[in-house]
Amino acid sequence: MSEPSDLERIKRDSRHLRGSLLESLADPVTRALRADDVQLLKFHGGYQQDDRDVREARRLAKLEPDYSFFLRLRLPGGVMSPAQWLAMDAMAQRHGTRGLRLTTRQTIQTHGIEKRNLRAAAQAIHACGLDTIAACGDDNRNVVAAVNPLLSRVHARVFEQAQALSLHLRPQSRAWHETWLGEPPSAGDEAEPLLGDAYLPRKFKHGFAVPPDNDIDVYSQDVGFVAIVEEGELAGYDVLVGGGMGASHGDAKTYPRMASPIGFITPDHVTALAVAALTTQRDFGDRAERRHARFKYTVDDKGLAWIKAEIERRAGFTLQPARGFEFTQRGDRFGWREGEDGRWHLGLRIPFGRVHDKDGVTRQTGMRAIAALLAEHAPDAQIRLTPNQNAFIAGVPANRRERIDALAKAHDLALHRSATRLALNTIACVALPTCGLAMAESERWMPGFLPRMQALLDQHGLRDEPIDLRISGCPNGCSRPYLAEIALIGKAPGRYNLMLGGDHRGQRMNALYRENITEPEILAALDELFARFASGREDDEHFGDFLARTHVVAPPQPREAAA
Ligand code: SRM
Ligand code: SF4
Repeated sequence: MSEPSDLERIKRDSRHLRGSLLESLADPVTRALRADDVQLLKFHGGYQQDDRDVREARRLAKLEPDYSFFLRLRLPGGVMSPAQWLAMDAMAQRHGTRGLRLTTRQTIQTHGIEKRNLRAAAQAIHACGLDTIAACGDDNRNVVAAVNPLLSRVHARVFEQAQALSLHLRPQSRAWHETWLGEPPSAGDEAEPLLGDAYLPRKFKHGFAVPPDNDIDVYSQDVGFVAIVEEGELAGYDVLVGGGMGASHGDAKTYPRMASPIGFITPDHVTALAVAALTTQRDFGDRAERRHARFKYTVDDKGLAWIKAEIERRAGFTLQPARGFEFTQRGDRFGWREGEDGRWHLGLRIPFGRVHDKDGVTRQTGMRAIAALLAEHAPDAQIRLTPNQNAFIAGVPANRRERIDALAKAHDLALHRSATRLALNTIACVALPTCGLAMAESERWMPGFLPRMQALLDQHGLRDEPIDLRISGCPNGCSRPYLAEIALIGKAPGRYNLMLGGDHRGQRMNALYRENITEPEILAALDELFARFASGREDDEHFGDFLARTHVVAPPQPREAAA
């Protein structure tokens, strides 16, 4: 049997995630943490990074890399109060350098925090009732849930279950409170009955969808729950297991995988099911080879039928046959919608999740003004983040709509009124300059690239075609690109793999069309395909479906359709 990876040693020896973090933070000689603590920090929701734009210059000048950190919130279902938004905004202004970054898992990252400010930043987060526990690391990550719990009773119930699950699966260690808040040290021997002393082999992700919206991309989750609604009530969930996006270029043993259905459960079985799946992965996941350590590989190595039986054995019940569901869309619904209780919800497009005042764009100021208005006049309203990097202003009384509209218009937050579908739907991961794994630009490339791609759509009479485009700066797939109709995966600076043929509801993966190509080559390839699509499409046919039907690409079949 292979030796456990070095990270297994670090976790096991860490005294439940404490390591020497306190010493690392107190060391004035460097702006970095000790190597083992860099890994442990992830379990606390933080990442050490360095500014890659200046990395080479600093190396030549024999300077330490320009280290800083991001902190990521644990925010199940993406729900915050207006007061919490204001607190996070103030924290980001004080300690961060790039505003607030809404992520593809419904939460917020603040980049650019210096080591000496990390504790103050974490304390500001805690003071407003939030935390960053297990937002990164080998544990249960932010639980995502269908976007708006104020829309209907079913949405509210599903959100409550997501929130409860997040709490249930959180590490028990008090290391976070000791490290960041200065709580007196406990004996450090508390048990981790669910996660285990070495925590999980790798990150683990749960998500809850409410059809007809697949806004959480349920097929990309390690464990997905799809709400089954009967006569207006939540009957239970179809359960899917083994989804995941990450892959490595040139390593066929790694691959993106769509989650497979294993059956139906009633709402009271959610926690038991999740615990059974998570502990199955805890006990059978690969602890030697981290590239092979996600649940999707355990599912494929053991077989779906084995995994289902093991989950049933641990949970103590048998899953019922899957009930089936239908998704019709997965992008966010922008603009105003009225909820069942007569309150209003405004979906706002936040390009690539970046809420930052920069280059004359004042979205951070605008969101602050909206949050301040709500905090004063409608404190029960919510800011809700979406897995597509956007934000909803939820639960607004009708008499506040006009003022919010005015603020949105004044601060570049009313894009849904003018932008094309391409500009509204595109997702790009963070990539350079902060991401240590980026091979190519992503977020920063989009403001230039999107208008050039839009011009092609315009030329072919496809101006407002709802095509979804996702860009990732490397094959890890943080924008969930393998489920997009068009995806660009970074290969090297200025070079991308062009993947095509996913479907618009996130139910079919795409396939490689051209490898390692430049922007002019990408645009030339798309130009030709848009021309074929414009002349050869069937009524209401989506671009990805057209490419699959006409065999431009052959999207992969799901690995195992059902247990
Ligand atoms: Fe991710 C690693 C950013 C969602 C798959 N991801 C990273 C790191 C932390 C880079 C690193 O390890 O050094 C990136 C930090 C960049 C930066 O500077 O901020 C990073 N991931 C992000 C975010 C911020 C992208 C965004 O633009 O919003 C998303 C934060 C989510 C959150 O709030 O929790 C983000 N990452 C995802 C998703 C999408 C999802 O979860 O719905 C995926 C694909 C789904 C999956 O997990 O399979 C994803 N990230 C990865 C992977 C590949 C894991 C694998 O199975 O191989 C890595 C690399 C790793 O873990 O080794 C990674
Ligand atoms: Fe970084 Fe790659 Fe994730 Fe983009 S996809 S944020 S480049 S790890």
